[in-house]
Amino acid sequence: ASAVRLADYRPPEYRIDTITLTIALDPTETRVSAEMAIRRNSGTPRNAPLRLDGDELSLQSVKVDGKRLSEDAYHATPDLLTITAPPDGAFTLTVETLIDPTANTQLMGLYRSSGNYCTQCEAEGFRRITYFLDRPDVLAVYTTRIEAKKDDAPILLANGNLTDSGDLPDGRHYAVWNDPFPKPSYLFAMVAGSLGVVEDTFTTQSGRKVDLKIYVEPGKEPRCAYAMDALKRSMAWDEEAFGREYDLDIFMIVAVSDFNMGAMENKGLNVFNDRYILADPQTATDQDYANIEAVIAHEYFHNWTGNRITCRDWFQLCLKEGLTVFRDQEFSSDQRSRAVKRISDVRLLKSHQFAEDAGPLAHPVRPNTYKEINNFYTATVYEKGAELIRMLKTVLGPEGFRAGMDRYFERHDGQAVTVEDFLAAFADATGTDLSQFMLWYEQAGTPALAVTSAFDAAGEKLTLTFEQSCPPTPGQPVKKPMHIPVRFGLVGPDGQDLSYAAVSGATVSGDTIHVVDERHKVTFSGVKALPVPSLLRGFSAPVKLVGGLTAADLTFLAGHDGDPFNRWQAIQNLAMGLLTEATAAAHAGKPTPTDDAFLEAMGAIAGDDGLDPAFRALALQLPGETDIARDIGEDVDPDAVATARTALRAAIGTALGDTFGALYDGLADSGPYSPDAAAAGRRALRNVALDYLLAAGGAAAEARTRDHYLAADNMTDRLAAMTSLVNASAPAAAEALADFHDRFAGDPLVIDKWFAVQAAAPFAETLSKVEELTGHPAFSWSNPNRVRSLIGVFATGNPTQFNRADGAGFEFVAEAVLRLDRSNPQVAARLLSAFRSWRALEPERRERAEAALRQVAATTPLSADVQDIVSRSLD
Ligand code: HT7
Ligand code: ZN
Repeated sequence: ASAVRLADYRPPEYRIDTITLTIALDPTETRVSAEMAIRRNSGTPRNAPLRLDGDELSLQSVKVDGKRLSEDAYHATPDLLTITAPPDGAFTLTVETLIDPTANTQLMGLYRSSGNYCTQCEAEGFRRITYFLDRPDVLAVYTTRIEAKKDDAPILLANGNLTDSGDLPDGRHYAVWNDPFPKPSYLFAMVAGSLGVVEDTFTTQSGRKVDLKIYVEPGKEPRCAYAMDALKRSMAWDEEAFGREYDLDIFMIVAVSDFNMGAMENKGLNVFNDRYILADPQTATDQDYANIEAVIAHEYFHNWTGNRITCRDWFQLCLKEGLTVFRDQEFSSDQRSRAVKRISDVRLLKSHQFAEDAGPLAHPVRPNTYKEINNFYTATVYEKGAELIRMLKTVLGPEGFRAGMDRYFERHDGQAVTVEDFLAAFADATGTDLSQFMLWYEQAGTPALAVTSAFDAAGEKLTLTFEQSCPPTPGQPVKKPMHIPVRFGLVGPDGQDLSYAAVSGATVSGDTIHVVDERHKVTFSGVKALPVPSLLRGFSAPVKLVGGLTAADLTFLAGHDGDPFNRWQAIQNLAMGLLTEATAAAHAGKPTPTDDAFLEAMGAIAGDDGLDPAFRALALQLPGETDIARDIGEDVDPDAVATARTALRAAIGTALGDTFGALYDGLADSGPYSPDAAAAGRRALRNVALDYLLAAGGAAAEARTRDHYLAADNMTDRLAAMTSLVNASAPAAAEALADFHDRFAGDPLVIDKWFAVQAAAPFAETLSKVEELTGHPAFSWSNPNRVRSLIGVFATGNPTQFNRADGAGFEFVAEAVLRLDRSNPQVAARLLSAFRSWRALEPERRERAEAALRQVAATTPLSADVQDIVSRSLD
């Protein structure tokens, strides 16, 4: 596939103002008639050919203003319909296509899931339904008439409001939906089938009553209560936090079991992967509940950031995704603990986005070229994109940020816009020059911010010197300095932030140092005592902060920093220092060191009942193996990393056994299960304590974990205990796995957890176990959730076994990619990106990873999706 470039953007030559779709559903021969009101755009020459996108379409007929076109007046292939010389004035084009939903294994366009019909059109799936100007800057009003056999599909849904429905001859029926809001084709959706429904209502701040409906597989209605509650809270929050009200009479969500991603924000008709809807205490973990809340909110918030104001082209994807992730993160922070949410989000950012930015798939938040847009739904666009919005808020302050958002909504409602338009709204509303800020969207890579500090006790002066740099990334060898907002405090000996009399040398506003130059010095005067600088509080910029603090400083901050995020970060930094040292020792076959001061710091957190249990649970968790590998950066030996981490966990478990025992006993929850954040935090801390006790070893800990598994009255505890037993290779692991399987056989989303635990087990036998599990009756290569739980978790959640020294892990995943590529290229390409850090491995593994990638690259045919990832990975 040839590359698409941002610089080549041209407005569409034609506009489509309305489209009336008639979809006569049939499992293998669905007939789609599309009647479109089309006009030439200003600047387009008269009678310029009209080129409509298609993908695997079979054209049945084409009419202009009701008259069938002669064959020389158009040209059709499955991928393109060209009307050679359309009328000069406005005209109606009617196109009839035939499609086969059952044969659609890509899950893009119209497909079948569990016998129902559903659609997925983002990014370029609408062209698999009918020929169209399938680009986000063509906004049309959609009317959708669906016809189907009543027995097969009693429920018929599309975007907007229901305007008509009724019976047809031969046991068929129809429904007509109209969406008055002009929208791009990627937001089109229709669903049909046998579905159960849960109903509720929401009254908006202006007093309009909105019907809320969640459709699921019949029988699963009781598992939708939390999703409905999360939806109502999201609707209220968007009114409160952003002044945004819902705009249609009805908001519908449909849960499907075959879905490429998490969910989709189609106007008025969100389609969800059922794992982000269905929950009850027996089958969903606390993390599942939190994810459901976040994804429901995310898709709902898209109604304004994405739907009412959409993207001009796919390069602007972060305009809707980064902004909407920021909005859902803020929502969850307000519903739960802000500090805990921030720590969880930054953990995710570092493990996914920093890893992406450090490898061959690095790209700017707003890319300037792509070959396959589906490969740009990345951690960089979503998670780093959200960080840029957070920084914008830090730079402008909460009022300036809200003023900019208000200006953006006022100015661009109903339009398809760019990142420049977005920033201009903030610049205009606040009178701020954001031209340097724009670099965050254009430059890939994670900037490093090196800091040194010097204290002049006699002169009561503290000088901080910052130096920023950004490593080369594909196509971008040299970077310009960026505007890095560093939130800070100067922590005095008593743990309180010290005041200062004056500041010189750099812009400091409130609690933020604005680093804008490559080398940046700031001097605080009137500083009465030697402080420990607490920098980048709340992770105020997505950078790597380097240096400046000793282990003693970090230990001090871990115990005293007033910013909970930086308390957590200080412990992580201490642990990372120890773990990288221990990894080098393990690689050299030497004993791994421990450190009493670190163990004491962990003990202080574990034993501090004044701290939020959820915070303690996070603070007690060591950096993951992949994070340690990224910190090491080159010649990584994943076995040595695992040895070092396992040894440190055992040392912590042994040293703090009494504390963890007391925590475990003290946190026993006697009341009925509730998914609220406080209760979830207590469970998280108790399960961390249990895991450390097991890491220390001994029959008593094993028996306790086994009992924990058996006594669990909720999935969080049951899964935590089973995972601990499996990872510790405890004798009770097999019994727990067998019990879990039997208890939840027939519930695919729970069996996914059973697959995942086994796929992540850090043992040499795991690969053959995973191979064997691909033959399990509950596994299916055609269901993305199953593939992600078994193969995806093996590739991304099992560093020692995916990166086996003999290369068998790489070969297995490469073969799985090739197999999946024949049916679902999007899922295949995403799995292949598990190789993104291959160049950081030690030479033997690096060679084997490269061989596996080359084997994929040499295969024909390959989808554009996999071709794109493999060629960038090898570049
Ligand atoms: N906007 C949605 C993205 C999405 C998607 C993209 C490509 C292929 C399938 C897809 N399913 C959903 C999801 C979101 O970010 O809200
Ligand atoms: Zn989104």
